Order: sequence, then structure tokens, then C-alpha cells
Amino acid sequence: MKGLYFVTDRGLCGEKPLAEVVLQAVRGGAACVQLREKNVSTDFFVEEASRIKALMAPYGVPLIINDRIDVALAVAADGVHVGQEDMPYAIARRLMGPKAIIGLSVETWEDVEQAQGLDCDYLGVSPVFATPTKTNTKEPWGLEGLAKIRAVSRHPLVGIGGLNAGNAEAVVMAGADGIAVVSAICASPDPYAAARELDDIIRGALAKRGLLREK
Ligand code: TZP
Ligand code: MG
Repeated sequence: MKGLYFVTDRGLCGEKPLAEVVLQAVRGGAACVQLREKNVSTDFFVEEASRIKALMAPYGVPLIINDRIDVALAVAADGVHVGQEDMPYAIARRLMGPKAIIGLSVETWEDVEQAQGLDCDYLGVSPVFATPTKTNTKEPWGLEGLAKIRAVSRHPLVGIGGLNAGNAEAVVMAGADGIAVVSAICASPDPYAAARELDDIIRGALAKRGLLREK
């Protein structure tokens, strides 16, 4: 999981329809989209996920569902993202199958050590910085924490929490392979331009680390 990773929040999209914001993010360079819904009914979530999956199909960008394995299975999404208090990783893998993309959030050093034994596709380093978008988080990792995880982990790392065009380069240079953003795209008046700018910065930094062939 490398590059710009867009996580949705319908509340932060304001007047902009969520599907439109997703499309703009993907056109702007998002390499992955995670649908994250905390307050909608299951039938709404399934309908939305199915519609967004169809919209994204021409771009070849994977659709990941936050928490809800039932929704991911219902729409044959590319994967799920689970936190430490969601479906245990091993069960998520069994349900989703070997080809699914499964991301796991790590919030403590113990989580990082436990993840070493798991064949998850990436770790969500959560949160890198404190953010008003999600306040029930543990202590932020900071750039130093992220760099420490990079030094030991065998997994791709996706940073999340307070990330934007002003700090994305530093976060990649500290060891992130992917940069996950919510408000930097959802709350932007121009989600396409916001995604393009972020993608450019992230690619530049990945290239500096020798992780991309060209900028
Ligand atoms: N998990 C950890 S922080 C966070 C999530 C879903 C929210 C990140 O939002 P933002 O607006 O990109 O800081
Ligand atoms: Mg969760």
C-alpha cells in the first residue's frame, strides 16, 4: 500500500456528494479509497459501497471498507481495514480470503509487535498526529514513533492522523509508504486539486527514498 490513501467522512464533505469527492480524489491520484461510515444503516452502506465500487472500477483503484466485513463481502470490495477492537485479524482474513487487502491499525508498541506475526497487507500507524477528525485515539506516534516502527516492521506503513500537504513529505521521509487523509480531501473546496497536490508531494518523497522509479 503505497501513495495517497483516501479515507471518507461524509460529515466533512459538506455540500459535496460523497461519491463525487471519491471520484475527484481518485482522479487526483489517490491509490486507494477506504469507505468509512460510522452512522449509516447497513442497507445504505451496502448500496453506497456498491455504487462507489462501480464508479471507481475504470480507475483500477482498490476499494477498502472500514470495519465492516459483512459490507465488504456483500459488495465484493477489494479489502477491509480493521482496528484493534474490530474483527480479529485472523478471522477477518479467513472471512475475506487470501487475496483480499487487509489493513490493521497499530496504536501501541504491543500492537506493532503482535502484527509482526500477521500476514496483513499494511499497518495503519494511528494516529501520527492528533486530529480533530478522530479524538478517541491513543497517544500520537509522531515522526519519531513512526520511524521506530519503520525500523522494525516487515509491513508497509500507512500513516494517518493530522496529515496534509504541509507534513506529508516529512511523514514519508520518516518511513511511511502511504499517507492516509480524511479532512485534507473531504473538507477541501477542491478535492481533486487537494489530492493532486498530496499525490505529487508523496511521490516526490517516495522517489527520494528510492521507493519510486521516477517523480
Ligand atoms: N484514524 C486515526 S486518525 C483518523 C482515523 C480514521 C482520522 C484522520 O483524519 P484527518 O482529518 O486526516 O486528520
Ligand atoms: Mg475500526
